[in-house]
Amino acid sequence: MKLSIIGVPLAFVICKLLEDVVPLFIDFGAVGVARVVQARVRQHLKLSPRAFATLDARTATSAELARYLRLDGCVCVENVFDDATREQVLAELTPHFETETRGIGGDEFGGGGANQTGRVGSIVLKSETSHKLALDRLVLGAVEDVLLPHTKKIGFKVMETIRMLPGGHGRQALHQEEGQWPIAKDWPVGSDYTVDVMFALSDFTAANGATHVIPGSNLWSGRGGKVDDSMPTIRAEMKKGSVFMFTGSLVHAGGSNHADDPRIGLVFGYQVGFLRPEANHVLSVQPDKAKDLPAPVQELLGYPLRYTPVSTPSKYKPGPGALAYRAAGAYAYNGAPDGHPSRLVPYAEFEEIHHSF
Ligand SMILES: O=C(O)CCC(=O)C(=O)O
Repeated sequence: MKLSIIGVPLAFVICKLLEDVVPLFIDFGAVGVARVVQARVRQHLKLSPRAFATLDARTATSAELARYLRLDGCVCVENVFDDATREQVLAELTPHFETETRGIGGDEFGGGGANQTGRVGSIVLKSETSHKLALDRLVLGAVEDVLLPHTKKIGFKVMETIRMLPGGHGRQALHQEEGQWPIAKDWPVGSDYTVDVMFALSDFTAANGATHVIPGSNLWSGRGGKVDDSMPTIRAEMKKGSVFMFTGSLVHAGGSNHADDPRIGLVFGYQVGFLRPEANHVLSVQPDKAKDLPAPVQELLGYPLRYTPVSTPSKYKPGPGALAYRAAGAYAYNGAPDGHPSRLVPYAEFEEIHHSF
């Protein structure tokens, strides 16, 4: 009897740990097992997090970045984009900062309260130069490496600027991006269904609000639950032109700006195609505008029949008429030509109706 009182919960704990450890053992051997054990010791003893890796885009490979994403939940990459690109993106977006959304939800989380954060969405429509960032081969290759094992299509999760202005004194609550979907708690440890990429349009410093992060928290137990907001963090400081990539399981929080300079980040988040995206991109970038965007951007917005990895351009071959088909689907959504608003018009039929599309 006594044996079963101790034995049953112990067996449960061991099975759960094995379930979490085996996939990492298969992919990374003893390193994978050690990382899960370390992460959980740090979690339960509330120890300071391990440091994250910083790589140089001129020498790093997508596979290397993906390895860090899976083991640490994050990685910083320097020299991803040059000053000319950064200035061009800023020049295209600056007029939109005047009407940016402040304080979604009115609290520190959304940038209201004392947090002083503004956001601008529909980025691919507002900045042509941003397409280069969204489709960066090194970065997107790593995103694909993490996400494509789980899905045939990936898409944008979110695309927005996060401009943190001086004068803030409230930090966001610690959270995991994947916590937005209820599947988080059942998703295997060491793999992810979202990856966010913060492109630094300005320097990110601890003083101006660099993101609070807990490398290794992607391997914690209790994924998708409420995160203890008192856990120790480190800051994702980086130079302009760098990116900070993090998986949906990484515990993090936007900081607050008590310096004199604004912290300006551009986030492209990516997710598996079968989940409803965090933002509704086919509403914010409607078909009449989407049709003029590059095909891979259309695909990431959610117009695709399928997704072809864009990190390998030689393999990127959208079929003839793919754009028209995508537009057909979207057109039907807004009101089909035959008056059935919710019917998806097959390609052939659509071509017959709209030869000149
Ligand atoms: O701005 C940041 O550093 C992080 C923002 C964030 O995590 C969020 O808004 O969900």
